[in-house]
Amino acid sequence: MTDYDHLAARLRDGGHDVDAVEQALAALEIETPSWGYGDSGTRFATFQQPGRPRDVFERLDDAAETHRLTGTAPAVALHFPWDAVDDLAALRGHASERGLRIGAVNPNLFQDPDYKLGSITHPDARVRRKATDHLLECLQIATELGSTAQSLWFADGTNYPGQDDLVGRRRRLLEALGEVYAALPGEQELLVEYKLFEPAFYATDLADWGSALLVCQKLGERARVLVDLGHHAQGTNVEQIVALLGEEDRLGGFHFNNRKYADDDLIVGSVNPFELFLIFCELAGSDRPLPRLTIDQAHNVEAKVEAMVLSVVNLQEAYAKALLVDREALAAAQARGDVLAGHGALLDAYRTDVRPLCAKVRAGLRAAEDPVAGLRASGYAARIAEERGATAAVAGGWGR
Ligand code: RM4
Ligand code: MN
Ligand code: MN
Repeated sequence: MTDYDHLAARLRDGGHDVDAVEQALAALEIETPSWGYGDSGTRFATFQQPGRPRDVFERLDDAAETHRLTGTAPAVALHFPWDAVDDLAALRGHASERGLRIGAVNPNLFQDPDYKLGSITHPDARVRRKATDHLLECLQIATELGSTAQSLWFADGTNYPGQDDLVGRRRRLLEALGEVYAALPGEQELLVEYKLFEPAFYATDLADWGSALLVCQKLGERARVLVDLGHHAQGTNVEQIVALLGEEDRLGGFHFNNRKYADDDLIVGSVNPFELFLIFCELAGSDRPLPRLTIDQAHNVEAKVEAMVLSVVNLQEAYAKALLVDREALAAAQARGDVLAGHGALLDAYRTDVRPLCAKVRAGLRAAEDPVAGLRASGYAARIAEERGATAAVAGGWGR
């Protein structure tokens, strides 16, 4: 008997519909981020790796390798202007030739020197205009790429009390986003991401899910909140935020990553796999379709493509475990107030070794049973290192 047969038999004995679980798992779709394949660093140094993609076309090639191995990563989120090209049709064609589509478009409003004091909240109307125009330009870019979402994160905030007027900044933010929302093409949605701190250290303009939700409610129903796992205070119950936003029908999606201290952007599920499982329990237990699931990570010292492949595998396993929660037993325990039986229903699913199940589903998708081993055996990393060559080290930030 194989490991899979053993597991499937045990799950069936426990009353699980294994076919339904496998179908749900096979339908999982993760967007990987173009910026997660390029070099990134801390503010101290960026260590460039051999084989780093030299442009967005090569970033898509790496994303295609992730999808080939996992079967679950058919979309790639892009960041502009990092991924800007003259010929957007060629970029779209490059993606579809590799079995990929373009995921969310992420406007970049945090690197231009004009944005030192903010972008759409900047005290100077000229800078706000420039920032809003970039957002409007990204609507057009998304249309040409066949993308259906704008994923907005603003580095806007202040470093010192008194630096700017908190209410004034809020009004400017709403004015700019109102203009963008009014121009939003029908097939696109607006995802509004929040972050507690960094780069601003006193007051971030969209610091938490409540501030983001209020904005979305003012804008309209195609504006929803995006939850980045690294953007909360320590100890925040992220799965509860997920539950509440879901109930309001305002959960737009995720930026998956993991952290120990701040916005560390480590591999999702690497530090706190139980939290990831609990988030997927909220998603799997809801009758709504899964929201947009995107990885947002910065691989500073680890092998890039392998890091992304492992991230997708971790997401598959977290979702598989969440699909194995015995919902009837859970509801019954909760109804009779049996605290530890309810908790036990979650633990039982969490402790299941779902790797044989995930391997079977991946095989069915013509992906690798063991994606990380498959990547290592393929020689892909050595091949791109050879083709793309090495480049010099740079200090700090993103090295593209
Ligand atoms: C931010 C935030 C954004 C991401 C940038 C690179 O902390 O997570 O989503 O685009 O980093
Ligand atoms: Mn993010
Ligand atoms: Mn972040």
